[in-house]
Amino acid sequence: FYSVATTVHRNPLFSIISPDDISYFKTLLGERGVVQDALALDAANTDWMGKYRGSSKLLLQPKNTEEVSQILKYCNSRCLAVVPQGGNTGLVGGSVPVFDEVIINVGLMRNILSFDKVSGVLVCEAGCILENLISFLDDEGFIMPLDLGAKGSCQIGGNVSTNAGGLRLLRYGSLHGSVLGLEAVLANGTVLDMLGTLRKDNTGYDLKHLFIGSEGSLGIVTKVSILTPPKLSSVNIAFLACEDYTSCQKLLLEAKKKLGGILSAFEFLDSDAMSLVLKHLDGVRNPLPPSIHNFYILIETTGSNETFDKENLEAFLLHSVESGLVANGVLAQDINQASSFWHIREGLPEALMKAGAVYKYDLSLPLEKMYDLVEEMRVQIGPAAKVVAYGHLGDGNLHLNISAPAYDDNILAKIEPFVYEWTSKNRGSISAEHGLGLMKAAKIHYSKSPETVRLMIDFDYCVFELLPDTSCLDDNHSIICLCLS
Ligand code: FAD
Ligand code: 2HG
Ligand code: ZN
Repeated sequence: FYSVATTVHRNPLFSIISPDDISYFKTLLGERGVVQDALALDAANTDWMGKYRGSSKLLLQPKNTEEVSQILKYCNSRCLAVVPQGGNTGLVGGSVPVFDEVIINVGLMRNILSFDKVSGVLVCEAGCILENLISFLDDEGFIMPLDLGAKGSCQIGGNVSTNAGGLRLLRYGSLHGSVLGLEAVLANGTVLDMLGTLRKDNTGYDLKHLFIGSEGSLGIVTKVSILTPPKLSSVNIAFLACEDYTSCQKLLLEAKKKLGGILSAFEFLDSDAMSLVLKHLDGVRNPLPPSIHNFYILIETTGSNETFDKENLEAFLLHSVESGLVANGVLAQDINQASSFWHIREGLPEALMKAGAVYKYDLSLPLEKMYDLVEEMRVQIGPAAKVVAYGHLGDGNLHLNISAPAYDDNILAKIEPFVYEWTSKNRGSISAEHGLGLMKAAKIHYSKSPETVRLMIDFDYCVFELLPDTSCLDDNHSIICLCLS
């Protein structure tokens, strides 16, 4: 395993689980809700990348909000640290315990509570798997405003808690826009009913926004109400190649101008990313003729006029080729081809896992600077590792991945703090969409001023009232040791 922050120490004020605790939880949740099985615990202690690993002895699976509330109230009174876990697909080490925290997973809370076809508002429990919500809505003629490669496992509660971005943000905006309400349970067991379904509600602070993207540090999300758009009949996908990064940027601007309202995704990968997918994912082939291009762009349009939308995208492609912005391109002819294009882009995290050890950086950067970092990183690292770049270009979000045969502190020393300093200097964000987790909690100052960090810490204490002093802060004053973990 990757060497996690050695500066983080277990806070001795947190208790160790006792047999009495187990008895209490069994009475509350029944045998099914109290998991102590070694295999199940091993999976829950290990993150998706197999990079971060905790040593929890207990996984709790509540079936309703009241049980979540009772669990937290009890843990608070016993000073037992807890970590909320959803689908455990997070990429920053936030979903697994750092030490022996009790893992609380709301995966059994997976009911759809209501769906209003007129407003498009879906209300569901936080443990619903994103893909299940997508298929439920598909049957109703609607879509989720959120889609990501981890949809088969991630839970809507986890999505909200990480403010996941994904592949449709360009079109439907962030969850701060589409989540209309939440129910959450604070660490002392208080249930906060913020489960509104209204588009407009300016009565006081809109507290749900603090929970969106707070990574479980403020409480456990138990219910979500979300605004979903109707499914539109015409979806078209193009896979293009550009020879240089400047052309990619110009193409984005052109796409916004010419495809405007129907543009629903603008994703990119560089040639190293493409080679990686071709090498490690079965059955994937480059849809473009065999010559290697420097950049690949996936463009998706979603609209309601099949003939017009297709012609529009075809004309855009033709014009982009004629003007020299695009070296080559192909339009998906059917749904299978469309999903094979998406598979190239969505399969990248998996391909990287198969390639060996990976250092992941999820950055927001000014578009014109974005690829400079990739090139500088290549010079910085040399031949010891491969620098692979892809991401949500339409959102200014770069996924910079450094792939190496094995984790190696010499490689890490070349990457960090260089990558964070570079991002900070260019006023970017060190966490565009994945969150801070264990990986970046202590790096928050690269993106946020000392005053804002202080306020976040004070706020956290104010909400939790868990421990009366600041002794549960670690040496770095990082927020990972705060209360819920
Ligand atoms: P987990 O990983 O279990 O937890 C994530 C964080 O949320 C943790 O801090 C956890 O404590 C907290 N948490 C979980 N559930 C709750 C809850 N109910 N209440 C309070 N806190 C909770 N992310 C993107 O933003 N965009 C992408 O395009 C994207 N693509 C991905 C593709 C792949 C293949 C993979 C593996 C990951 C991807 N991710 C992406 C990252 C990840 O899937 C998202 O962060 C997702 O939202 C996490 O949801 P989860 O249910 O798995 O949460
Ligand atoms: C994606 O967009 C995810 O595919 C994962 O956010 C990014 O693998 C990554 O670095
Ligand atoms: Zn992403």
